[in-house]
Amino acid sequence: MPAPASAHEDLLRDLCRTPARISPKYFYDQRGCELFEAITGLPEYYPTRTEMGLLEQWGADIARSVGPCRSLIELGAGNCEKVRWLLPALQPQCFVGVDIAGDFVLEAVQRLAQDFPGLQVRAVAADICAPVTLPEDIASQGRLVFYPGSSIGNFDPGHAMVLLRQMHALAGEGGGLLIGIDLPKDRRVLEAAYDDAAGVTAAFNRNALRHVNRCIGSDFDPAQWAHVAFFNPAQSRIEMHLQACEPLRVQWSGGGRQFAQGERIHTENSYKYPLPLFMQMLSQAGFTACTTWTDERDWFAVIHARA
Ligand code: AVI
Repeated sequence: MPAPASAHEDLLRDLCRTPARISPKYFYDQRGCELFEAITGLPEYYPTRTEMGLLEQWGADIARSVGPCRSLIELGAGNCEKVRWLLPALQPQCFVGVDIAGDFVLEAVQRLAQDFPGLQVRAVAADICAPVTLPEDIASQGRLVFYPGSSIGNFDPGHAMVLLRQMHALAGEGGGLLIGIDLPKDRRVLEAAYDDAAGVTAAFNRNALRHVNRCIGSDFDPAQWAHVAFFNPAQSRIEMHLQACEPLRVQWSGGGRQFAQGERIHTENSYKYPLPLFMQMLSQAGFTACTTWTDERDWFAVIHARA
């Protein structure tokens, strides 16, 4: 499907920059969602497993901290697997899955409704970068916004602050936020998680080129691009890039550009925030009284913050 006009312009502008970039949102077409699901099960990719372990172990504690919860709103809900660990403890009346991949999240909430009889479910197809509009029948009281997976780390800190403020507004008075963040750790652990031995993350990275081809009619050949992932300690982030294996000319409708051998397209950042810094960000976004759960290695944190 071609991209809407403004997305099309953004993509072309980003591709014509030096260095070029592609927004990580282009990872998540149908194939990309499947590849990401495969990543979450890889031995090297610890975040999903560690976060699920925390939700499973501390579910009752989290429910006590949250208190009565009428609606649980998951941002970037994807396959809605993580929320399964929370539903028995939180017992919300309604679950709202919000995701840019509308069909994918619709199927996922339908599966949830089958597995949790009595739970009302809604799917909202939306890019969470813009303020999210919920269906009208979602009560403004008793909302818990759930943003797991350390996805906040995929935004630059300034943008992350904007999103945290939007989440504060979405939760509303008396509501809260339950968020997962990946913490800084040994760079070998981090780099293996983003460059796995089976090459699934490499396939995920290259798949963005196929998605871009469909959006702007370009002729990127994914086989001509190498996956590059490394930890940038100055910025406390993993960076992912695609690197041209040879000199390349890429065409798209109405234009194109030359890439030198070794030239990179920056596709993703994944920030690893130290806990005290992230607490400061939550407080600047208007949240108060945070409770935190971390695993025994201090690799990942789940935080409940009151709006
Ligand atoms: C979705 N997000 C939190 C993932 C991450 O770890 O930054 C995306 C990802 N990129 C490569 N592997 C996983």
